[in-house]
Amino acid sequence: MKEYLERTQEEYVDRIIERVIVKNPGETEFHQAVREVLESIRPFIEAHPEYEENAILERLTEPERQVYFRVPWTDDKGRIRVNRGYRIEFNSALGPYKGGLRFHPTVYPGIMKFLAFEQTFKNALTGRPIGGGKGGSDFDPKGKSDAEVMRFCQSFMTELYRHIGEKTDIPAGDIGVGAREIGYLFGQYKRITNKFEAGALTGKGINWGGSLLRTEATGYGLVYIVNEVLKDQGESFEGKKVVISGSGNAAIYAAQKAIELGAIVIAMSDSDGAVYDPQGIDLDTVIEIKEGRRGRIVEYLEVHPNADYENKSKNIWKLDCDIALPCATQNEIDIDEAKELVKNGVKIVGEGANMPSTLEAIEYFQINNVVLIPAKAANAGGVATSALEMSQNAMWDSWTFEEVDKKLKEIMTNIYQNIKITAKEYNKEDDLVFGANVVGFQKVANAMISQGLV
Ligand code: NDP
Ligand code: 2IT
Repeated sequence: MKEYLERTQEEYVDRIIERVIVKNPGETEFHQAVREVLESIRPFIEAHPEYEENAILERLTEPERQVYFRVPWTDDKGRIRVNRGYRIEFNSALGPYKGGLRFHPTVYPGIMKFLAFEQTFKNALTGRPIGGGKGGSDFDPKGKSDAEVMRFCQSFMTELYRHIGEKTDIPAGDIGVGAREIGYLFGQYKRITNKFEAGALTGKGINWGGSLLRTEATGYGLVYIVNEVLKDQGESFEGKKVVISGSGNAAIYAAQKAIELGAIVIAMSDSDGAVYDPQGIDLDTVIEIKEGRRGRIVEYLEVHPNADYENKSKNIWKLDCDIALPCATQNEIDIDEAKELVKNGVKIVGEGANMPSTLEAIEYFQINNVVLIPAKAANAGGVATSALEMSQNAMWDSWTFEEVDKKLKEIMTNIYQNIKITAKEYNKEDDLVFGANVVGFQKVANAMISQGLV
């Protein structure tokens, strides 16, 4: 293997990207996330030799700690099953590791590391004292009984508990991990540690340490930041046609807030397909199907037989719309979908999901003057409200819905202003990808330099 400590003629950024590829073979999502950040801030890094002198990029792309563990559990038939659990403690320069848990069959180290890497900069953007982490498992909660999910969560926590804590690492939800899973995880953590340590997990129930608005926060925060962009354009959500992929936590509450602000949400989806209802999606039906009975989006047609259904999720991007809010998963918008969206008149893309657009799609949006609000800014409302939940836990207090909502709005507005002003400072007006990456990077990198070689 090439000796990466040796300085070569290659640019610092290129050397680091190559190093990440060689050291993390096959982990393409992680390579992509690193490339997205480093390519965009290349001129900034070249203008600041202190980052290379302090080996900041080598350190920033290497997680501080990675935990991989066995999760044995028994299904309802009494058969023993084994999954793999992960917690990637990526960076603690700004605070304890913080980030969600994803339970999905596609989970592997490349996805865990991309999410934890992204989380580090996202958390920096919130202005709250939280470092970056992520975890999860290749366990698939779909089709499992509540009892099976509980046994899995208990086994998962029986290992995870020794790595987390309110001042160490604070997990929360992500794909496949919602209120039910956080409940089982918290119960087991409490039982093993003999402590009601509310600040060790976020997304808890309202009566046992949870924060009002945490459920809605990712989707609401996304709509708040898109609304800031609209205001800058002298526009509003009123009458705008919005397409939202996914129909989980992020998607549902983005739809709810967008509708409240006067938008027409014309389509939503899940991993099987997409529904299109030109009069506007009836969100109560979606909530009943998805949150009420863990059903499939196709069941929308049972209540609204005039709606259309496409049994390919990605076809959602073929619709005419003003605003696209990808809220399902990574790489759901590739160059073909980006071309369709641009052709059909999209003006703003707000990334609710993490890394929903490929690098080619991002570039295509930018050259076609579509405002792209990158995930680390656009979906930061979720983790920011998790940090508000931690503050309430530390004070043994709870705030009203209105108080938390006001703080969330302020945080989203600040993020937008910071990234917009920074982009402008470097003559990259409207390049919110650059702005978000520079603001996040600078905070983390400078804290790392101040804290010495750790
Ligand atoms: P949920 O599990 O609540 O919902 C996920 C939704 O996305 C479901 O509709 C699901 O469909 C769909 N989906 C998942 N995987 C795929 C796939 N491979 N292909 C197509 N559709 C898929 O998760 P969340 O809403 O919490 O998460 C959605 C996105 O938002 C993720 O990228 C997550 O990282 C991000 N996010 C979440 C935050 C949170 O606080 N929850 C905060 C910030 C970002 P199906 O039911 O068919 O699987
Ligand atoms: O991607 C994310 O920011 C989340 N899944 C939320 C993390 C959190 O700690 O609330």
